[in-house]
Amino acid sequence: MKLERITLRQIRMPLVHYFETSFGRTTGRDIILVEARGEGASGWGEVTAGENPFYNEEWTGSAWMILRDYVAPQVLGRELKSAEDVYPLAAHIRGHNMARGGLETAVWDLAARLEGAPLWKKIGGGGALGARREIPCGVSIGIQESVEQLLEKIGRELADGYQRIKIKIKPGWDVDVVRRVRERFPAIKLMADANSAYTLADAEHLRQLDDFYLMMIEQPLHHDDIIDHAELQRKLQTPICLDESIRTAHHAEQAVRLRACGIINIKLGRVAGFGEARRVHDVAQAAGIPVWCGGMLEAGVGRAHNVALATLPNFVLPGDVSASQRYWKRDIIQPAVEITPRGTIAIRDEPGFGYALDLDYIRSITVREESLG
Ligand code: OSB
Ligand code: MG
Repeated sequence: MKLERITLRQIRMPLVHYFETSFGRTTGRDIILVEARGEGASGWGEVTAGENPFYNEEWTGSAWMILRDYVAPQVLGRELKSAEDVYPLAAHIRGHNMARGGLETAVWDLAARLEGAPLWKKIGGGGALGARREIPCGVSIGIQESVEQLLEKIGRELADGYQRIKIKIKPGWDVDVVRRVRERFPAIKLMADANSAYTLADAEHLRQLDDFYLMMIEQPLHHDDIIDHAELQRKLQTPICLDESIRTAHHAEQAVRLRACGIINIKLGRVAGFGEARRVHDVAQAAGIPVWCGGMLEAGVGRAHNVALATLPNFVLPGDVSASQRYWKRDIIQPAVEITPRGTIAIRDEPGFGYALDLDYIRSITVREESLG
């Protein structure tokens, strides 16, 4: 397989509702789509970087430059034996995993399409017995104006069938909020995500969350820390789930060795694509650590890639992959990603990521485009 052309497109999409985390509020997305063209077919990937370097060091602007100047030139015109070759070709670039992942996932999609195989099958998914037909889904609910508003939102998501609720927390919006959610919904699968808003000095404060039998607390401490998380985990009953801190399989090994977490959230962009996502998955599985698929407010391409990833066998917990309509009035794929009444997303058997691209819509929201090769 040889890539003849790589096209980058930046699309601008307003969110149906703003999304607020401990690091800030997002009202609309600027997303880079990567089209990898070769052997007469195209594969598509989505860069999951945010609009600002606040979740990690990347943002839409940096990802564009890294893809154009460093990642694409490594891969263009080279004979690739498999999509696995992309990760090592770009591994000398320090960081910028989301930029690298945008192209890596596009090449996986292309490879699957050239074979006429669904992407989930191509990456070795389909559950432990190859028989998984749907993935379990939860939702991530941002910081709200009031607890009443949060309770109302949770009620609506549960009515739609979602299997677990994740709420965002930060200092000043944590223990009391979780308490009120628990009072109203005593039996739901509930968890909290801090996006690195605390330090070890808050350990006693965070210990109060143990009263609410949360499934896990996600990334409470520094975005690239493992050691402090290990110390905090010794003080908490609630399992810690690492998100930001796990950027490579090596980080996952270190977290296992230090017992820094009980659960890992895997995001394709954060680990630079399917190759490393699978290696993180395998490290966790060997250590008896369950994983789930995180989200980055993806448009349809990234969302469909997440669905494929979440069919790997150790994805045993409901993730943050949810219906398109929670974020978009109109998605860039057809049909949109939909949820079943059981709170699952069904796996599709079409070649590649399994959905059709709405190219007319993509064209109409493209604000920047560049073809390489
Ligand atoms: O930490 O999981 C996170 C969104 C943007 C940045 C970071 C995170 C999130 C989410 C949203 O929680 C998950 C989704 O896409 O639904
Ligand atoms: Mg998170």
